[in-house]
Amino acid sequence: PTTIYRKDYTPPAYLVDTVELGFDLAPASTVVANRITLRRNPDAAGSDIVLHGEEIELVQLRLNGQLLGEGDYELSAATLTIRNAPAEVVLEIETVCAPVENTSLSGLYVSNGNFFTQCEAEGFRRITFFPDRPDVMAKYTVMLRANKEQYPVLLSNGNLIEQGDLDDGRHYAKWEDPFKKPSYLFALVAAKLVCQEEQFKLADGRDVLLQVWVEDGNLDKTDYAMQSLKNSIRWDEERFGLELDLDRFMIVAVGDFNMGAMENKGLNIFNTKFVLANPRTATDIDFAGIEAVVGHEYFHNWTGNRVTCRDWFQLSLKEGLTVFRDQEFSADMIGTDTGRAVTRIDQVRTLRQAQFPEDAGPMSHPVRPDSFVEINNFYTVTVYEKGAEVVRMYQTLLGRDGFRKGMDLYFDRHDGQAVACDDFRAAMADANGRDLTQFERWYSQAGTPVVTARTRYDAVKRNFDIILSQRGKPGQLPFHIPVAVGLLGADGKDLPLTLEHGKHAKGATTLVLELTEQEQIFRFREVDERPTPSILRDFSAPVILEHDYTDDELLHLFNHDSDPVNRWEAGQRLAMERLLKLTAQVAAHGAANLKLDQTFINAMRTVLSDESLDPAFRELALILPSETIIAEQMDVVDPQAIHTARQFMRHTIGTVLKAELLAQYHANQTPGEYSPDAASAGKRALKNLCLSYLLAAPEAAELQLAQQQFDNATNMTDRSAALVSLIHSGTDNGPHLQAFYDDFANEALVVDKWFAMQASAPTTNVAAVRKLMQHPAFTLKNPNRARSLIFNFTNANPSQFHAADGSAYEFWAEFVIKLDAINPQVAARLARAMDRWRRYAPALQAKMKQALEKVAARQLSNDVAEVITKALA
Ligand code: DPP
Ligand code: ZN
Repeated sequence: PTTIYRKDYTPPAYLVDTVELGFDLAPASTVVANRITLRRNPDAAGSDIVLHGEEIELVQLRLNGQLLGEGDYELSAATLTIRNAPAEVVLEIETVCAPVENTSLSGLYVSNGNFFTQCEAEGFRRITFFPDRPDVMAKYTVMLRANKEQYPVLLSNGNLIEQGDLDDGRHYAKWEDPFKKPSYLFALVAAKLVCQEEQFKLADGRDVLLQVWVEDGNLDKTDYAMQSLKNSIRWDEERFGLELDLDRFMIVAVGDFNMGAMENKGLNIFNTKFVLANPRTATDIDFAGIEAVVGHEYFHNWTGNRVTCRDWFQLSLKEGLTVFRDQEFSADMIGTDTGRAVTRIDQVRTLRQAQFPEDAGPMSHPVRPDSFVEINNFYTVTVYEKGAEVVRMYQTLLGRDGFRKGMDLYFDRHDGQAVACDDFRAAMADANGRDLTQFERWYSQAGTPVVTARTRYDAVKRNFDIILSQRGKPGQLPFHIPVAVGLLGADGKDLPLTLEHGKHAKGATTLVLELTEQEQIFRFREVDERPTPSILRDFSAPVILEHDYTDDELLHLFNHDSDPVNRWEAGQRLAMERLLKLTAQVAAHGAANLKLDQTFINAMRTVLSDESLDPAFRELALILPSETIIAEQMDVVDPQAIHTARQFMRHTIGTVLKAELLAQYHANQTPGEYSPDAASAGKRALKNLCLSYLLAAPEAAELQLAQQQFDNATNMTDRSAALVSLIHSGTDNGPHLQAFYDDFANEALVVDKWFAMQASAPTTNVAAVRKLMQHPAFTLKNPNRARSLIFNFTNANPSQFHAADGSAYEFWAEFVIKLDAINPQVAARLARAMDRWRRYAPALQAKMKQALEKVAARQLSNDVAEVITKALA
């Protein structure tokens, strides 16, 4: 496998103006006729035309009308090169591919008898020969021909301009996309589908047609996706002044899909998981996921499609920005300050659960990577979620209005172009007259910076100093870090702030300090009492904050901080301290004689029962840091000890706070018709968290409560929560699992949940997972199903995955290899379950290494090879 470097970027020798594609669709053999007009790029050197092509058979090739023979071009496994081509060229390329054989789900493939495409990042080259790189933008016309009875619906990008019948029971549809686009945004669908559709009026008065396409039988699950689409369109008009630029916008759901969804111009193709929902089959989390992903893909229409990436190293240009936009959309849809904070806390949890570990492991890379072997491996939490944090920091530094000015300038300058992360930064800087040179380091330096805070109070001078210092990886230069700070008085209220040498509004209670040097002192004046500092409010930068808080200070913040994110954070610190101590104790002396202090329990009791607090916030405040997050704090990870310690804490909370948990369980019922709105979802989340604590140490009454909830639930949130609590508590669950399966055997997304909740149960060992694989509903070929069982075991069940005998590592190796033969992208994701192997105790490490080497010894895809090689390096 070859490594590709960002520094090697050169512009393409030829640009493409128009693309005319003709498809004769048949599962075993699809003929693709491709007519492209090219001309030499005035901004590049050379006269060689380089086309990419993989897994397609060349039938014939014409250049300016002339049939080319084998001596006229060079064909390798990945490219077709025509040397010394004229300045203006028309190429007519005929190829054949076999969609039904395509199990990688990249390019043109068949899912449940229907045709779909997935072209990002490099799937278009599996459809036809083309300069398949995002800086080649062209106008596309697409003719689709297929059997009318089997494939009544023929869709592609843009506008439908012609359709009709052909002989032999076939029909055709011709589509034209009025906008230039890179090849990764091409899409087609030929399928038997039905749609929910409606006309929608844009802010400028234009009517557009919105459609959500699904398989017959699923029209009872499209309302929320449609509503989310309408909300997204409105929101982008209002928040960013961005309007839909097409006459029609289509969402199509497909059951076999590698990613969550894809923003193809005018024809978004979605994993069914992010479209289909009704109260019976989908949970509150599923509904929220649909809103976020529908928004995300819709927002790409401007941030991604109208302005796209120059090369794939710039992926975060569109993904970080679009994740930030979908985060803001979801927060605005809730509309309250605590609602916004709750979404922010969720984002922090995701960063700590997945991004910080990635950034500390073998796949660590900057938000804008410098090199890759396989670009599909770089659709990561770093590029997406940390990338979104980087975009958020612009808004934190420039303010909402300043950020909007930067966005406006970005579109003024770059609409219709393929650009780089630096262009976005330049627009933000220029629109606001700010120097953001140093800010570039967020794009070029990998790893999570550590910010250390020290404080000192001078009662005589009434000065309070916060001394902030930062450290990155060895050799890195200081980052430009916005650190939002507030000071709490003894009464728990925010003190009005006066920053020496700072310009800020009088009476402000939160200020954004800009840490740009290795160490800086920030002095607050006129501080009448020693305050408790609340540092990194709203998680204002993706860093690890170190500060020697005392328990009393943390309790003060946990009880009073006006910033809900730091209020939650104080609780997490209190819990983490105890979890680490208990873990050490278990590792040294076993599980006997563990104790949880009254102070902590009282803090939990207070927040649980404080009905002035939003239930959604209380739920988050009561969740202990996950086993993965605890592991990240330890130099040598002992998964069993972590699990035992955390279970002990859950057990203790469940027992000691039983009365309060029961009271809140009953107080947060949501009778009446189900609604996925944030307030109702928050109540259900708190109620179901109470249930899971009550079942951490269940007696007959609690078991009965869960069983009742399971039997009487009127929605999937409550039903699945009851079942998860039952099976994760290790109590007999055979009949409930069976009843659940029988009810939903025909709902693929619910069957995924059924596998997932078993795979992540701490009682499920590798033998049980292997047994589940024998279930008739299990298949490796469907990514959602494979992920539901295998990934939930390897990534969400650490105490079993890290069983001392190493049997689960052998299982991992076996299925990385098996999946790689079917779908390298999915296999490479599974391969990453071993990222952190060097941090485990020596006995486990040795077994993990063996498993890695077993995989490494095989003939592997580039995708898996890159992950394994980096892990072992
Ligand atoms: N479909 C993926 C996303 O929207 C890649 N663009 O993030
Ligand atoms: Zn995206």
